Amino acid sequence: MWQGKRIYLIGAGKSGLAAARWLLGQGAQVCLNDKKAAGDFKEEEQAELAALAKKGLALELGADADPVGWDAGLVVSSPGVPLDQPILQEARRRDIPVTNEIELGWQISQARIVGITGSNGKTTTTSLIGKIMADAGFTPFVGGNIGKPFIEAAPEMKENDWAVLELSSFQLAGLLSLRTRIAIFLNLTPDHLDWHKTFDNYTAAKWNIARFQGQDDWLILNYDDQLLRLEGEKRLEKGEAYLESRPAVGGPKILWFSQEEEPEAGLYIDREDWIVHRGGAGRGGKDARIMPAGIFSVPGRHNRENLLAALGAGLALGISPYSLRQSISAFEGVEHRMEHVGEHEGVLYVNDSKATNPASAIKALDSYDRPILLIAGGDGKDASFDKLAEKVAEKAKTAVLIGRDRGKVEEALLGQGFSDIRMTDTLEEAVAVCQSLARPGDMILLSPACASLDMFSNFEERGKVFKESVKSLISNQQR
Ligand code: UMA
Ligand code: ADP
Repeated sequence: MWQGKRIYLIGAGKSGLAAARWLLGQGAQVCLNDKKAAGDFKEEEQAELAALAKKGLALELGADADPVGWDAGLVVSSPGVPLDQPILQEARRRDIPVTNEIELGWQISQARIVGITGSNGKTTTTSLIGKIMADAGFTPFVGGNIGKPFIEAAPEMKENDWAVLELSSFQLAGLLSLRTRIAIFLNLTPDHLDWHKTFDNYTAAKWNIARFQGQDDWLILNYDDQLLRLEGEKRLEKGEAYLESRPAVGGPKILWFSQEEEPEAGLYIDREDWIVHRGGAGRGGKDARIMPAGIFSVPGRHNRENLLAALGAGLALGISPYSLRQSISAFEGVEHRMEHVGEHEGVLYVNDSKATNPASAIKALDSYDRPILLIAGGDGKDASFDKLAEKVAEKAKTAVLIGRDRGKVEEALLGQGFSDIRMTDTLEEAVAVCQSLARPGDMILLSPACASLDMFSNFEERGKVFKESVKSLISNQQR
């Protein structure tokens, strides 16, 4: 199928390299383009590029993409590559399909896919679903935006295998036919506006998660998110979706989840803090208590959204409440998401480096009832910091700002009358400043509301630097 096919890959990151490796193995003619010059790649990446070039990979590095000039029959772009650039529009005009590595994985494998999206909570929910499935005896591949390219596993997967994929708006924007058996849409707030340009574009890309679903598929939606509820209800009205409690009418079956209300069909939390399943087939519409919500130990009300969504997937897969309970009580959360680093002299240190947009930092601030010294700032991705500033004014005592867009965050904070602001050039200094100001009972929270790329190679590195600074400051004090 791929022998001799001319395929142009844009972006020599993880997913581009994985796609190149596989396509070359299939006998395709492959060109890999990256705007980055050869010398700017890390040493191990350069070695990998050289090894692939020996196997026949054509390289166009340090240059703008030109799939048309290379006479490509298919373009596979990396998630971060803007899809509206003129050369890709021209490719589409010439009927050259433009897609990405996730779609490629789907076309190769036709695996059964659980897709997870949302502005926040994707990784936590994806990890939890992976655990729930593994504990119940499935052997799913867990990957996608979480850090493992789907294409690495897809060639070995068959129609009955399951892939649990975290899907970013970038990845969803490039889909051409991928069908999710179970789609989860957690929440929708502005993010990545530097790439999508408008919130409408971002929203449309996100809904691609359900675009190719059929009547046997599940669409798990957050009833408490007004935008998702509205769109879900619109689809129900138009007969493009139906509820577990009603007869099928085409389109996917919606399973709502809510922490605030009791939807007609789906999961909710009752007054005694039990998770209840309503409207499931086979019980005559009776409510069934699944488990006490309190057995889930990951902090923050927002994490209960992730819990409910993951339970929805578990129920859709037919996993027993007993097995679900075992998995939920053993889940400890994911590194860099409200991760408790330690407590020293009454001060709690929390690493929430993955808060790369204002909405997630707001949730972190909301999750604690103690005075907060917040470390924020970085690459702001054109976001507005006004709502964050309101929350900082309500919950924080001091904000220490770092990174390229710290001035924008400062402006928003001052606009809310919040003035206990410090600026530092490095994260290490920010931790030291916070530590010098903290009193017993306070907490120091890294929840930057921004991407890390202006100062670090990724949010993981930012989180590691935070944890190392905390540990070294504490051990210096103990000497
Ligand atoms: N590039 C170009 N031209 C462009 C844009 C980029 O040549 O116009 C090049 C860059 O120079 C770089 C390469 O493309 O060398 C791609 O690097 P990348 O980091 O964008 O892509 P990958 O390494 O393939 O990683 C991607 C996801 N990255 C992005 O979406 C930006 C990873 O998500 C994902 O884990 C990986 O695929 C496997 O699926 C990361 C991410 O930051 C974690 N995601 C965003 C988020 O979670 O907020 C969406
Ligand atoms: P994503 O993969 O969508 O970025 P993560 O699970 O990695 O999501 O969490 C990213 C950030 O968002 C963390 O700061 C985390 O505490 C916060 N977060 C997690 N779940 C939610 C949610 N449901 N709503 C809002 N923020 C959340």
